[in-house]
Amino acid sequence: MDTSWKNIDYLLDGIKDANRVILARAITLVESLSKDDQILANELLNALPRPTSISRRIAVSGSPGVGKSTFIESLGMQLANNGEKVAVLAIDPSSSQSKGSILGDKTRMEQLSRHPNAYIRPSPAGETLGGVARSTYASILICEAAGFNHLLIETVGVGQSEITARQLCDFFILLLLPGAGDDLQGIKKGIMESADLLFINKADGPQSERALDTLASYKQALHLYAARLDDWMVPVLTGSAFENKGISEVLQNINKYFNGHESFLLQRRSAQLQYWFRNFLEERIKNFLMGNEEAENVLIATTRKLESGAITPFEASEQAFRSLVELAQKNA
Ligand SMILES: Nc1nc2c(ncn2[C@@H]2O[C@H](COP(=O)(O)OP(=O)(O)OP(=O)(O)O)[C@@H](O)[C@H]2O)c(=O)[nH]1
Ligand SMILES: [Mg+2]
Repeated sequence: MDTSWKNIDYLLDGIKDANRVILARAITLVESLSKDDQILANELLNALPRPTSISRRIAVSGSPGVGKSTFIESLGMQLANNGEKVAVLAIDPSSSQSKGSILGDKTRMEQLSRHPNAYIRPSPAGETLGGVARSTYASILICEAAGFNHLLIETVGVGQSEITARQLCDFFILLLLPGAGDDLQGIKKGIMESADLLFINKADGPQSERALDTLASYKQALHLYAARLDDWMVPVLTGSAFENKGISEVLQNINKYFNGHESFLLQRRSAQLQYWFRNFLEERIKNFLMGNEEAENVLIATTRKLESGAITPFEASEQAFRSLVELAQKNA
């Protein structure tokens, strides 16, 4: 296998030129689970040039089939036609179940993928969510270093992946379907609360009218939540990603949000840095414990003592912790 491309200078030069082939290789590197690759990946991420302006990281979430990919293509085309540089990434922890990637066969974003201002990265399949989050974050940094100033992140709005998306973006869009407003479509309160904009998609053909009812119920539901920003009422819009209806309004709202809340956005980014630092550290500690034979032996020996009745679980956890710290110091 040709590994000559695993070279920092080569990758950095390619990223600075926004060379699509080299971008893809750099992202492959940060997605790799191999230890050597990860060392090189960290080196690369550290050496990336800092972007000259602050990008816009926008997540698009919603149930499977709600139209996330279609919406991203429509929004992405408007941005790209306006001269913005658009990169599309995905957080897709379910890809191993659905045997395909979120940006896979169903919607290829054909138009956007051909646009010279756009870059679309298919999501890595079959990784753990932790791995996907880590590599998506790294991919964001790589794309920003390559000059992409709009990062559109597709994510299925379930459980942990939604929290991950929240921690990776500045602006969170939740897509909904017309007609199911009464029971709020089983959308958890948490997701509604964390959305910066709601878009009721597929408001076309016979669904148009129902979408208006849905709009009213969501607007009402949102009143129950406290606003996170004093001057940001979460907009509820309807439209059709398929027919490019309502997408300009979404864009207007995005502009309004980003142009009015600079210090809030910087605070949010700073909190995210801390979140990811702690998250990666926890992961590192867990991997050390799981993948290390000596650490495993410490746990086995302590378990024996515990089983023999020599110590209580309280004392066992304390003893094991001390031994693990010693081990970590030895191996550091
Ligand atoms: N009528 C109508 N159909 C739409 C609209 N947006 C998307 N669709 C259709 O809905 C289906 C799913 O669209 P996708 O964009 O793949 O949805 P998704 O949310 O990305 O789906 P997953 O990635 O599988 O979760 C496709 O057949 C689209 O053509 C819309 O605004 N109106
Ligand atoms: Mg999709």
